[in-house]
Amino acid sequence: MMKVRRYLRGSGRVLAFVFIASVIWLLFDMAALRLSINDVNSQLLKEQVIREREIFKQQSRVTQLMKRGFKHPVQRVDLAVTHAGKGPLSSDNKLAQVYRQGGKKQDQMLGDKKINSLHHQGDNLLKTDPPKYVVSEHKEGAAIQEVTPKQGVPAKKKAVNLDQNLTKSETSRVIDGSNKVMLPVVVSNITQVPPGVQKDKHALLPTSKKGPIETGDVQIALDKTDSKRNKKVMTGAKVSQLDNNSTAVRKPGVHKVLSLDMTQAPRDANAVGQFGQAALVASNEDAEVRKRWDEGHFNVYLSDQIPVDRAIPDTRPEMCAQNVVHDDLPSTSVIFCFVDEVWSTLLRSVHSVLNRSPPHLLKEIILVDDFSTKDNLKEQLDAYMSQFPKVRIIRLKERQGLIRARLAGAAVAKGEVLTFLDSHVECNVGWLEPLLERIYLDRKKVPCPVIEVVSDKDMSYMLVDNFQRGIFKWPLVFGWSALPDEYIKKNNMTVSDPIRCPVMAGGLFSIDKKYFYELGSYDPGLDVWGGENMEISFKIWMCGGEIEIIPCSRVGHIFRGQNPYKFPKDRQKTVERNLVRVAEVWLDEYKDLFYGHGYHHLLDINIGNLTEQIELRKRLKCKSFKWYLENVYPDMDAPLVKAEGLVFNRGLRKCLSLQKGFLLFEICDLSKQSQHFNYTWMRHVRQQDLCVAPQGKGNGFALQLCDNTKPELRWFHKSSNSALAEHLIAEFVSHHMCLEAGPQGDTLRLNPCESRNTFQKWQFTHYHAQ
Ligand code: LR7
Ligand code: MN
Repeated sequence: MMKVRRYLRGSGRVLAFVFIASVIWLLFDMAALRLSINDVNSQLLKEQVIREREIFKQQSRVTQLMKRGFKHPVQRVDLAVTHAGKGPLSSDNKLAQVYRQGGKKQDQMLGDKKINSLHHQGDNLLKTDPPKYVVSEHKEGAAIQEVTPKQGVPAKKKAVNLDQNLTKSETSRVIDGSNKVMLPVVVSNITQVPPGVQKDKHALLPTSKKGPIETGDVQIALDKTDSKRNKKVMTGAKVSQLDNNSTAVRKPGVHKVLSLDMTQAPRDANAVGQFGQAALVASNEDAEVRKRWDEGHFNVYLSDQIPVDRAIPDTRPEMCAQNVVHDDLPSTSVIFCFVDEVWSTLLRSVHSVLNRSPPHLLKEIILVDDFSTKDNLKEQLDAYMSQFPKVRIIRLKERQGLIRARLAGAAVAKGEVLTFLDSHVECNVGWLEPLLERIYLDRKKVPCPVIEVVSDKDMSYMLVDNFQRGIFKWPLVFGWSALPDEYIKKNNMTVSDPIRCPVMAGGLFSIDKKYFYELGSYDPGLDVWGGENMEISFKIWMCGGEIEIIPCSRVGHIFRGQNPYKFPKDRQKTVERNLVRVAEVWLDEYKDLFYGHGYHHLLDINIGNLTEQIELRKRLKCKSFKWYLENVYPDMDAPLVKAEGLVFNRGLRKCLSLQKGFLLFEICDLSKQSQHFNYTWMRHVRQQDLCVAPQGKGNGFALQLCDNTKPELRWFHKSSNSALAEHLIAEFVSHHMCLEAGPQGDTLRLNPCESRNTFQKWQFTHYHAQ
């Protein structure tokens, strides 16, 4: 006893303390690892966590060496092409028609037609090199080496451009991402591929030889004492400044983002499409590709040959792997809705979540089958998913559309956060924690991953440009646009900082479950597909939340030219009706711009009851759309009228005036309110509530109370660029009739349009839009 006491005196006491502390730490550690043992992947994850620790020190040195710029955290190597099938490849391969067409980088807002025509372009075969796999290996102090796996011979540094049909200028546009063309189309399209797809910047993951290159100081969800929710310790982005091996990352309550990836050691490194590489199909399988294309409107034939758990390149900006996140992040339910999804892509989506999400944060995966008709999505899917305890399948009894299908998933979700994903995605390394971290910091933040591109043709995983955000153009068409350079500079932004996003793409985001319901979830009156991204975006911003794109979270998505499933009703009508519901509830006076951009015909369609939605907006005390435009999307051009001011008649050289209910001409005088008119998005020539309207058969004019639904009150008018520029053309008569001033200035009449007749030419003082 005395001995023990003596031993515990002086330095011995310190030693004993250290020993006990280590034992406790070890116990906690083991408990942490046990937490994940329930999961199917837990064994592997456990090994990986241990391996990550082992290489932690080495990692910090490796990253020092890898000063590779912002675009890519993994050393860039040439695009390698894997070949599916065994047939020979020939340079005149016709397959390109279907899946290897060029011109990928088109206008960011494409109409269906444009996209369809792209699918039939291009016939060149592009690559005749023998199959090869390029792996990269990071050697301390050495340059990056590229080898083929068999011979270990360095691979040639030769960029392979699959988009042979690109013209030179198009190619550079793809690369520098400077394409800002925005073509508003009448119906919002489904496949707005983000700009700057950087196929030639494709990179590979290190292979299993080296194990994972990123690591985290793993302290899974144990130390909760120091990380209070309301204590905003640090933002994901700024923490990246922390020194690699400083003790700062050991700050209790936070850990480095876990770079868990069960595909780092793929079972078959030579498999088709492995590491997210482009894969070619032999020419003799061309017909097969074509045959199966329509099953998903992408290369289904090829997808079926690619492992459902393939590895993809870690495309995060370099600094992302160094960010720290809180230990006690909320858990999430991942919800995939699908209707007749292709088997291999659905499975790949699910595997990517299972393989790259920290198990303790993944509460469950909910698959909502929106009344699919494909047989293999029934018992076969049940059987397959039964091996994963976290996966639940819900089957809807009738087709609801993706909006109500998501609601059905959300209704049964047990996680604190809902994460919605399309059912043809691949979640990348470290995708989940950065999303949850944002919600942790502020439950009203709605984070979206960067949506990268999985090629619909060769299934390669492609990078997109930095600093992209989701926006809309009139009439509520979704698109991508780069943050202005000045904005980036002014805010001192790095490539990994969250980006404020006026409109989300729709399919991929996380949201605090309670907050989702506080916001009234989605308008359940939205049908099948389309417009719900606008609705939720306006709702979030106007009712106190924020939408962000998180560059450290990246998910690949197959952008398809067409919906591969049937719409219960006409597709265009469905989307239009959804958009009208959104416009009527959220746009206030700006809804005129929506209708005014080619949607006049939607003014009197049946859109169902909106009372609840309007009530909800009042109850939540949401801000106005004007506020949204000014504060969230200030670069949006949204003039409330197309033209305004005096209405000058060129022939008469006088201005229109409204006095005591009569129209007459006067000497132009800007100070007279009676001479001020608006030319509105409804195409009205209007003063307050009164609209200029031709009467009867063309003789005489009356003023009528404006009514948006009456076509007889509408006038076509352009200030330039048309044969009948400056004319006011009556819209309700089939042949061109124009508003004409009588030469004495005492009459107004409708006469057949004459392009040179100056008495038919009218000019407003200010034009805001054409
Ligand atoms: O009736 C349906 N029932 C469904 O369950 C229709 C669709 N779905 C499923 C479908 O199987 C898929 O998993 O819903 C998901 C989305 O449908 P897609 O993939 O046909 O949509 P999309 O990717 O073409 O369209 C984008 O816009 C949609 C508008 O309603 C949704 O918001 C999609 O989620 C959205 N996708 C994305 O945001 C991914 C990036 C695209 C961009 C830009
Ligand atoms: Mn999709």
